[in-house]
Parts: sequence; C-alpha cells; structure tokens
Amino acid sequence: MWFERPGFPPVPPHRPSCHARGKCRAQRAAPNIMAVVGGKRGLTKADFLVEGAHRTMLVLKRLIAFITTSVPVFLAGAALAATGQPEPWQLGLQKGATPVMDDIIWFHDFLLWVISAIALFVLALLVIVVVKFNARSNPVPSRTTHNTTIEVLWTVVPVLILVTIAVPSFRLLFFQLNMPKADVTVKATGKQWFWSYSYPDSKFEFDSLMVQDKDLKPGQPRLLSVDNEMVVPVNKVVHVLTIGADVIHSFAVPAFGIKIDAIPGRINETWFKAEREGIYYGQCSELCGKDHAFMPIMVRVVSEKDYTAWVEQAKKKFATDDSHPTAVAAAGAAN
Ligand SMILES: [Cu+2]
Repeated sequence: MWFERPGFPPVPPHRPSCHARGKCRAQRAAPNIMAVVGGKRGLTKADFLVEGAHRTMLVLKRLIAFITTSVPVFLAGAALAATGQPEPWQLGLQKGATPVMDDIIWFHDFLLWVISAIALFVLALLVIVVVKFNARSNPVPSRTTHNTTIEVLWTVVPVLILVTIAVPSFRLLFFQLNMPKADVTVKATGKQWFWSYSYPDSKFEFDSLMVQDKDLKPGQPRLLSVDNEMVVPVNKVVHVLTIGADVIHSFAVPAFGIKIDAIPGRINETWFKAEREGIYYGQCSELCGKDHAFMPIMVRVVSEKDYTAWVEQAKKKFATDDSHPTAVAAAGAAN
C-alpha cells in the first residue's frame, strides 16, 4: 500500500483470498468477519486491532508530513505572488496589481462557476438518460419527436446565459481599451531578443537584457530578472506604446492584465495603473525566434518621489543622442 514504509511490520491484506474454492460464500455467510479472519490466519482480535492502529498512525504521519511541507510552500508562494511572478503550486491567475487585472480575475472566477454548473447539469442529464432509457430498463422507446416547451427552453436559457456573460465581458473590454489620460508614457520596443524602453517625456531610452544564470544575485528570479528594468510610479496611469524592431513580439505582464503585440511598422498601445509598489514580471508572448524565452519584462513600481529621483538619474545614465536616430526611426524615415 502507498503508506507502507520500511521499519513497520507489513500490513496484512484486508481479506483472505476469496478465490479459493467455496471460500467467498463461506465468508458472506459468516456472522462475524473477525472470527473468520482470526480463525483462518491465526490472528487474534488484539493483533488485528494493533495492526489497524499501525495503519492509522502511518496515514496520520503521512498527512502531518504533507501539511508541514506544503504550508511553507504555499507561504513562499504567497510571498512570491506579492512580487508579481509565478509561484510554485500556483492555481489560477497571478494576484492582480491593477484595476483591470482585478476585473479579469473576477470575470475568470465568474465564468468558472457558470461553466461548472453547465457541465454538471449536462452530466446529470447524461446519467439520467443512461440509467432510465437504456434498452433493458426502457425496451419500448417513446416515438416523441417534438416538445414545444423543451425546444423553447433550450433556446431561451442558453441565450440568457450568453447575455449574462456578455454584459460583464463587454464592460471589461471597454475598460481595457478605453485609454484614460496618461500620466507617464513608455515606449517598449521588442528586439531580437530583448526589450528597449523609451521615456519620450524625459527623452531617454535604454535596453533591458536578461540576467544570465551565472550572474544572478540572491533573490533574483531566473529567466525573469533584467539588468535595467522599466520603472513607473504607483497609482499613475501609464501608457505603454509597443512596436517591433525586427519581428512581432508581445508585451505581456500578467499582474497588470496587459498583453499587446509589438509589431514592426505599427505602434500599438495599452495602459495600466499599478496600485501596489513592487516588482512585476512578464515575458515576450509571441514566438519571435530562438531566444524568445529569454527576453523577460521587469517593471518596478515605486512611489512618485522615488520615480522622480530615478528619472533624474536615468536622464544622465541613458541620455539619448538626437543626432543618431534609432533603427526604428531610421526605418520609418526611409519609408
Ligand atoms: Cu519576442
């Protein structure tokens, strides 16, 4: 059995073999199973109770071990969820950091209830049909071909369900696509295979490359950390403009509920308003070549004061030289 371990006496099978000639009938006829078990295998009632206690203890020990190991894993997961990255044993979506993501999570959970109810209802109908209308229990089938009430019901009820889903769905879609006035604008350019972030209001641009495994510092998540992350202020509307410099990439940050293609020759836009400070991770979500998996997105959400300080420092560190247009701008001018 799965809970047997070395060091404990082997657990005897529940019942003696039932295949021996005539034994099964004898067991069924026996008024007291303990007497039969004890008589056949030479076990007393006390032996049987001790073995039963052993088995119960083993199960309890396994249960306690499972709980004590899983609690830290879930706690660690909860801690990671606060930093906007996937967590071990994660179920469902990452914890939202923007109003849009909170709505997406609500809509996801709502749909889960709806589809579960529909699946259970259909399952119940199938079970009824299998049990009540099989050839044995219903040898002469009904010849009914139409039933107006049922036909109206199976048309109207699905329509009502779809309308119930459509209302919050369209509301969410408008919420995502309706751009509020921007407080900060960041242009994210997808390149093979890294992102470049440009802050047009402050006139600087920088590349953001993944930190290689050998260079990871303690606490930096593998395949998600970058050398220069995108920094934005908390509780401010950030417009993200995306474009591809070579092939199609996709800018996606799950905790913000954003995912938008970065297409060469065309600027797409999306927005987010992060409501909690912290670090949030995403990845390129369009197959863009051999290092597609190695161009993570890292966004640090900071207070407005820290953001202003970072901008001042970044202006000096990443100052752009307007006399040398970027590759994208040069390509645009050539067209
Ligand atoms: Cu990409």
